[in-house]
Amino acid sequence: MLFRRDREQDPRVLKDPHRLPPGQVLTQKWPVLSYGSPPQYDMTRWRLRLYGEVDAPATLTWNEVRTLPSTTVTADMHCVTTWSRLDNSWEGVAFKDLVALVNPRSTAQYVIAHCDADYTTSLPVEMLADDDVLIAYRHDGTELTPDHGGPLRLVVPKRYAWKSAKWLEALEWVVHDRLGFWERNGYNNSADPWKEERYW
Ligand SMILES: Nc1nc2c(c(=O)[nH]1)N[C@H]1C(S)=C(S)[C@@H](COP(=O)(O)O)O[C@H]1N2
Ligand SMILES: [Mo]
Repeated sequence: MLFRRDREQDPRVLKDPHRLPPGQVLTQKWPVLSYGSPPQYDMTRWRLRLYGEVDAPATLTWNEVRTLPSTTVTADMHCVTTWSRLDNSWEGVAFKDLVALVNPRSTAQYVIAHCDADYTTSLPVEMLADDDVLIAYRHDGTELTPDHGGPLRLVVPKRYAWKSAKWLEALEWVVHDRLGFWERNGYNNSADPWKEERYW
């Protein structure tokens, strides 16, 4: 069985069998998984909007995003369709730094990520407070390609990858959660790979 051999052969999983969540298979390649095709942006007009239940809403140009202090996170990626890719190096802006910038109100409980073509996903603010959450513009040392969410995507390593929204255009802090694109279409809203929270 290829599946078992894969698990057993990779030294990272050999060392730590729990590294791979239940039901996942390792891939060395990086599959593209998108609903629809990548947008073509004019980067002089591109903006990242940070708004909602925050004291200091902001609209950032591409230059401003790239001028914010950058951070690099090495993290695994788990797609609900069962592939996992280990040790992705993501470079971008730590989510914590965005929080410091806009100062969310205590009433804000969730963040809605708004993307091209009305793709959205949402996460509780506590989950986004993790050190490994960022908005990323580079992957494994090169600029994020359009297929993989370039120019900018959200990265939330501890959740199934549909929460890592590609072509990010806005982050909205809200009081009440609103189900995202996949979450309305059968995916679990919590999306914890270790608990196999795949569908509802
Ligand atoms: N905007 C947007 N973001 C998205 C998706 C999408 O269809 N649209 N697909 C999600 C899913 S299901 C996965 S597995 C990952 C895949 O990222 P990749 O194509 O870079 O591997 O992106 C997620 N982010
Ligand atoms: Mo996915």
